[in-house]
Amino acid sequence: MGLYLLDYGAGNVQSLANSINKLGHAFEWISSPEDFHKATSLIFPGVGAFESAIDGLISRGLYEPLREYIASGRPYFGICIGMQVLFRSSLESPTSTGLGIVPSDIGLFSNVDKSVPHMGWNSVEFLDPAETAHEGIDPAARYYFVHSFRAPYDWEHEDAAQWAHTTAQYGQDIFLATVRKGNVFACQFHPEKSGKAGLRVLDAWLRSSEAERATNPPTPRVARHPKPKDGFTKRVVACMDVRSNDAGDLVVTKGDQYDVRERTGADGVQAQAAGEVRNLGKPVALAARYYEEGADELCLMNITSFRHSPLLDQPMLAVVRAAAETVYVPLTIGGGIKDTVDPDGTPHSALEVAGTYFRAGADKVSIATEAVFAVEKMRARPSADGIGEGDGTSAIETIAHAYGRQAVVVSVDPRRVYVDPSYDGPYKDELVFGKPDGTEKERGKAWWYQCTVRGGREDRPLSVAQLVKGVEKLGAGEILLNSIDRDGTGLGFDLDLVALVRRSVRIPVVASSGAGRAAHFVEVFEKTGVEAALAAGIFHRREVGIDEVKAALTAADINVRTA
Ligand code: 1PR
Repeated sequence: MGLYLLDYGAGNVQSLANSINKLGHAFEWISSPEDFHKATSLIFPGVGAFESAIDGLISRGLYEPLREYIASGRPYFGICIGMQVLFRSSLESPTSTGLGIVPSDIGLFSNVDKSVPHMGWNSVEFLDPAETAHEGIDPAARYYFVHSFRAPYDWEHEDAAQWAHTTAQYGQDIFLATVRKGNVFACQFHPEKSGKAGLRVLDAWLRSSEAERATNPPTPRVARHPKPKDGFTKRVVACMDVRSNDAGDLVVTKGDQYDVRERTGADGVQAQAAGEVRNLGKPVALAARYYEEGADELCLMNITSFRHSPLLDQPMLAVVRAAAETVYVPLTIGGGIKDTVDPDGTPHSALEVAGTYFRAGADKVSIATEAVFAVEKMRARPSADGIGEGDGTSAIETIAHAYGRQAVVVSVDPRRVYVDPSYDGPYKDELVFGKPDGTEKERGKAWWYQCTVRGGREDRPLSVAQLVKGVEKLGAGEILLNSIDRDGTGLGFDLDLVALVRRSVRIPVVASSGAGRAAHFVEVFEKTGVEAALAAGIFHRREVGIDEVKAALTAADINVRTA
């Protein structure tokens, strides 16, 4: 008897388990249909895609027992897909049948006025003006959403409208942030990833009595129209490049244009040969610090993963597990997400590798080298749009299919190739021309951006625009855009590069490399419209604080999360 969590075998459910433990509650996992009889409260942290959630429930014999459980009137708390499965159907997979408890259907966000998925922090609004803080929800706080499909607010239909509890606005789309009626409460956002504000939502439900959880009132029907500005914030991301140092310890390091070794020896003399790996701290301790300081998201990059199999890389998995116990904002893990073979000959698909990281507590995986190879392959299969065709086998396709595209980030490591402005080669349509006020290297020159693999060690015959268009078509949900030229320089983001990528795709873009001051964040958001900006060195060395960046953004009238 007691609280149960339902895991149908996909996505990061570990973070929710960690949150419940942190809040001091015990729970069991539903591992067979019979367990539903023992549950007196149930949480379904649906992560991933609608189709794989429904298929996962059916194949484990959990679909009917779940429907019966909810019909029995016992308390149910759904998260993300755990909310969407309550509906009749979803455009994401028209052939999959939802539980049909809420008499409405899940649709798709329009990407005409914004990037999709809706990935980031947004505010929510109570429909009933009499409510101010039910379920621990605070209209002044921000919550972490990550989804391409959304429940519409169907206020003209009485039966559907009474389930609506709070709404959120993304662009001009208004959608349901939470539904609530009778024994059901569910949220589209991830409370376990929404920092302290999210933990308060979980805590309010867990601390209420089972009788209270089972008797939520319906919401009165109220009209709602989009406001001129939504509550969506720009994200500030902290990135940790992780590798073993020469003593074999896993450390956070930081390169200058991807070179992570000290240029001077311990005696301060310029080293002839490569020095020691720069050590900027322990990954878990730094992750905890950035969470407390208000980072909206964290990235951990295993930068030497090209050398060995990450499934055997237990230290990195242990880092992810430990970070997920202290950090309640989204965690992206990158490096080595590819098909691998263990020394004993056991093969692991990229999907398995990603699944291992998701189960350890990662929310997204980031793919760099394999993404370049996948686009090269797709370009060999011509298509009318000139982008090429996938064959369903790439890491991007298989992981996006199982876990949803929002779980797949492509990390891009481009380098400028300088050419004469009269260049007439294959990349002439993507040329950027040096401005008179540019650096000495840029003046009188033009350049294009070339993709690299293996952490910039190898150039490939592919431009950055070709890459990002290709990975968007294959199913990537976000672009993490580095710049080898700007990495570690503090000169500011490469605005030409960021603007080029921002206009090439409709998925969110995270600008990375080169941040040296808080003003660089303001500049990249104002001049390119990217959804997020990332820094490493300035945060590691405490030269600029995350709070300082957010204060500068607020002063520039840019929405940020401050709670
Ligand atoms: O190819 O799929 O195994 O992934 C490898 C991953 O490791 C890629 O995401 C690649 O970017 C990363 N990586 C590989 N080598 C390095 C290196 O530095 N030698 N790090 C590396 C990339 C760039 C960012 C950095 C920003 C911001 N480092 O991670 O955080 O440039 O830095 P700044 O704010 O200090 O300028 P795969």
